[in-house]
Amino acid sequence: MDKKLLTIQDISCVGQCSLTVALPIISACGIETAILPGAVLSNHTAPGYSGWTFRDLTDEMPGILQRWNQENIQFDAFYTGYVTQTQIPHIIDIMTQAAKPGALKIVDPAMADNGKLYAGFGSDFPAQMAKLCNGADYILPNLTEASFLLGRPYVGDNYDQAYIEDICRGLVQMGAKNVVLTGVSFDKAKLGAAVYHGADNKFEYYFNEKQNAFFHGTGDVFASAFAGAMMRGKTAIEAAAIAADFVVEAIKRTMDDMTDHWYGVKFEKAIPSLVRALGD
Ligand code: PXL
Repeated sequence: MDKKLLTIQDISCVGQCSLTVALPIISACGIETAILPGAVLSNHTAPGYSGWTFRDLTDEMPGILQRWNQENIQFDAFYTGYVTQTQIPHIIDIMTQAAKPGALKIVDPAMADNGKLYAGFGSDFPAQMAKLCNGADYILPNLTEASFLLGRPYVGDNYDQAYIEDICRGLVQMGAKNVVLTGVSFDKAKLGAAVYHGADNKFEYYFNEKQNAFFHGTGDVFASAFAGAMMRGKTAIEAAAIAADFVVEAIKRTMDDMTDHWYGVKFEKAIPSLVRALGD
């Protein structure tokens, strides 16, 4: 039977992040993707826009779960992204009650970047996000998010391999089974991800040539491609490599023409390369 994934995150109507990237990317991977929007925003909250509207849909969550329970609707996998504090208990219920046995849980603790929490989140949020990470099969933090989850200072670029491995071990001690830490660099010219297999205490790394540009939404593009590739039966390091290559291709295609395009990456143009990387 073909596998079905549920992704839970906001709809930012414009800005190329969250559900407007997750749904097309995971679908392009050939995976049926159900969505649960936690909120509708006019646009993302990252720097560049001067404000945003926010319609919270949390109150819909218990009723939706009740309906799904009545219809016996269950998923093979879950992938959560940008969510709010009040949604977390509902999401935990959904990932428990609407799960097929052994369902895969991928949590991207989307809440921070470049040393700072996103505009909508207070300092008490990371402790709530840690609850969602507890028990997840894979968590996909960047270094800022990992630091907030662990309550450690963000060290910027000042770290070595031992530090990265210590962070990953700390996240597994907090309850995540495996960690894919993004934005890791031990060499100025390279950027990539660390995959830590908690049960085996084993690290794997994948690096690309570093792109000299920063774009919003690349974490969501990475997490979506990772989730899609995992559903296609790839190993975690294969999925991380496919996702990293996809992000690099999307960044390159974005830089081809930056006219009126600062808010995200042109992942659409990189979809053929993602489909090729996944193979038949
Ligand atoms: O890309 C993560 C993200 C998702 N959703 C919203 C955001 C952001 C990042 O800022 O603002 C609403």
